[in-house]
Amino acid sequence: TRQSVRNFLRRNTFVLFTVAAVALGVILGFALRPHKMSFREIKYFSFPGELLMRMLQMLVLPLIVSSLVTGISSLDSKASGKMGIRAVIYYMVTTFIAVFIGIVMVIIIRPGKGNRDSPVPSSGNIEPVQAADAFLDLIRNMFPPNLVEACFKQYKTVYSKKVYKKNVTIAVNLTEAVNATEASFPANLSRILQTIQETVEEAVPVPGSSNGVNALGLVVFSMCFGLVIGNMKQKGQALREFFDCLNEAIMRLVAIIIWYAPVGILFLIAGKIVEMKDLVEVGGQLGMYTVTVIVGLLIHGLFVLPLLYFVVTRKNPYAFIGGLLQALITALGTSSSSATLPITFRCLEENNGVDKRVTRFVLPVGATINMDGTALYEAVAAIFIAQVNDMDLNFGQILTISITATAASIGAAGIPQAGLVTMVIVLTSVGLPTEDITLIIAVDWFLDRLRTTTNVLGDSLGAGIVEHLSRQELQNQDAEIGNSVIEE
Ligand code: DAS
Repeated sequence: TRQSVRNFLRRNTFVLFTVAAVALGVILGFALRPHKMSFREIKYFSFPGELLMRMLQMLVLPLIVSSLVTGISSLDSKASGKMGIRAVIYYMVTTFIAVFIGIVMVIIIRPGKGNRDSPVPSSGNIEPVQAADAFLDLIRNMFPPNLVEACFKQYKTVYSKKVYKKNVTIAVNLTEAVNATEASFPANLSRILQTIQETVEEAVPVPGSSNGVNALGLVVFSMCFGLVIGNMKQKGQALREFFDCLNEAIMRLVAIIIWYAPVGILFLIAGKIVEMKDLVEVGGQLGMYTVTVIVGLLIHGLFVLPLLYFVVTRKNPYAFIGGLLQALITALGTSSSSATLPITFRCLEENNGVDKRVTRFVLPVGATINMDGTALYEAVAAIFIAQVNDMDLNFGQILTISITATAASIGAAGIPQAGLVTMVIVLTSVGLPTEDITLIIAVDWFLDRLRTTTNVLGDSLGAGIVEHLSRQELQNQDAEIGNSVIEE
């Protein structure tokens, strides 16, 4: 029992530290709000939090490539094929369930009923991005023309540059611009748009790109590359060992960064609370919309996904989730599932003992394309905007929303507020005004954290489920390795 107590403490030290850090961050944030920090002071104050984000993001690129190449090349193509199919089926099923829950909730609660609460500031004549274009762009994103550029330079948007940037920049940067200007909103719309115009040169997150790298393209490349060197048998051995060693080295870096995580998360949360202009009186429609999303995410994350895990593996899902707390809190703090990826790896392998051959394969793909929280959120947001516009959606339109919300969540990058960006696809697919994104932008920073946590939870339970379903192949491979060692 002494050993088990020691294990429990070791495993939960970080979690306890990090939970304390979140609590401290909230207290510190609210304690500092009355001091009305200036824009510059907030930037300095948030610096330790930004440092954590950048430390984790620094690892995203080598981690995705090394874990996928190692994971896929260490499996024979039959096993990796079966595991891949199981993973994709799990992603599609859980994402569709999430969208279904979202649609049911928003129709039952009807947060958008009645006339509009807040006048939508007209943010210029935004031409809708065609849904079809968005699909094509998603596919194009899978094959980055220049891998080096995709790795090291912000992946340029493949949408019609002007329109897409205008859509995104106005939708995403409006909060920052409003916070940045001391004056009230309508009086300074031109100044705010001018502020936005200046920021338009900043790299704009495009579906599939994560933290400045095009994760979708890297995932596709790494999978193909891993398959090929896996089939090269002896010839590919040196490369396999190289990527295996690279992966090991990255995970050791994670072990170091994790010590800093509680401090970083404290300042990420406190910084966000201090930064919020005035606590949005989240009443009326916006309040009901927020409640709808939260209830939907809780049902999906705390009930449906654990139930699915239990049905498949017959194991206690909440014990499994207990091992993930560090990753879930990091997702809550960073609102970026790809920045959380290094911690997710560590929680699954160290705490839950999931086979590395599964995590290395399933996690990078899941963190990039499996986003249940985002899919649920986009379906709810689109139907909420329809309700606010007194637009009754017919069955065909609701079906379109569920399909485009699924596609948009696949395209959404694992970076903050990516879901807000790809929602343009969902809104234009049913002819809803994209400028109405500004209706929900005030609470998006908060809902983003919750849907990111749901995304990470979905990816992690998926790893557990895929491992359970693939245990036969894994045992066969262990037996083969065992025999070959005996032969040698
Ligand atoms: N923040 C995104 C993520 O990291 C999710 C989203 O924006 O919808 O998963």
